[in-house]
Amino acid sequence: MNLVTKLSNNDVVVEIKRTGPTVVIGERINPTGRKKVLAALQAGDFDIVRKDAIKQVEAGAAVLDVNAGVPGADEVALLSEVMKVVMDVVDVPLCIDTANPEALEAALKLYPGKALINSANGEEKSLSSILPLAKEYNAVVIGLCMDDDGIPPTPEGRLEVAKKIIQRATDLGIPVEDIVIDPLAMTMGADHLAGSVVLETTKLLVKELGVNITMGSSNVSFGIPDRKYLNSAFMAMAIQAGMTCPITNPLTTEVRTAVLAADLSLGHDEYAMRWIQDFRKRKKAKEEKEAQKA
Ligand code: THG
Repeated sequence: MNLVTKLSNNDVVVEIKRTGPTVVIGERINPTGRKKVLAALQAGDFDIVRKDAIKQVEAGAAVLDVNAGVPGADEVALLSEVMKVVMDVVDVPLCIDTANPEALEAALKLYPGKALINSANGEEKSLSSILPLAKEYNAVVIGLCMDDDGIPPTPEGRLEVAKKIIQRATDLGIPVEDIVIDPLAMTMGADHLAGSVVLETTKLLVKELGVNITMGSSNVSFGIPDRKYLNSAFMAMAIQAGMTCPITNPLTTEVRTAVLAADLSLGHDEYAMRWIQDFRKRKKAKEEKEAQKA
């Protein structure tokens, strides 16, 4: 089974599929992971959001994750506002990153296309609040492999949670290709098996369910030095294992080139066009920088 997941924003359509190039979901519009974004959003300054949106798309992000979880702020209003700011400057589909069903519904109402909801999980509370919204707004939904008992330590345990989410979604009439599973990348700084478990889970999910797979792949290196090298090696391995749409930072050259190298190595980059195009961009940027110095 080879499921094709479609996202859109007005007439821009993105297909996530195992036979195609990796769909990079840009992670940077997220105050939780980034102090600068947090300070700017708290001050009502959206310039950094605009810049990050444009830069990530230029660097190859096909989808942008939008998170507006600022402590103390009204997320219902803020998430919608940040989404509008992003859609003013770029036209890629958006991944709506919130745990707040009210903020999610307001965002889905204004979004002009097939959105990616980030996320639902196997907890009863999440299944009963998020899945009906995915159905009502014809959105794609990410299902995290955790439930009321926590995050299962084994790939088999995580597969069972994924199956439960898919069962509940399809019971509501959501097609299985509109469910993307997240096997949960966690830091190898706290548990040296976190990487191997998420890679094995990815393989198992692909084999058993054929679904598209996302993960916050940069999570694996939290608290570890020289993150970019770890992130880039892990990126290539996760793509080989079957991850089709990582949430990551395409501005990090090592990470972006790891995605392109993995795609080319797996036969998903015809005539190496994407690889060469990125090489030319890097060369041009370097030449421009040198010209400025001269
Ligand atoms: N699964 C799903 N969604 C997710 C995650 C996931 N969304 C949030 C997160 N995890 C993925 N997003 C990020 C965003 C930033 C970072 C990591 C994951 C990150 N930030 C740097 C830091 O905190 O050190 C700061 C970078 C900067 O300031 O430039 O690493 O797992 N479905």
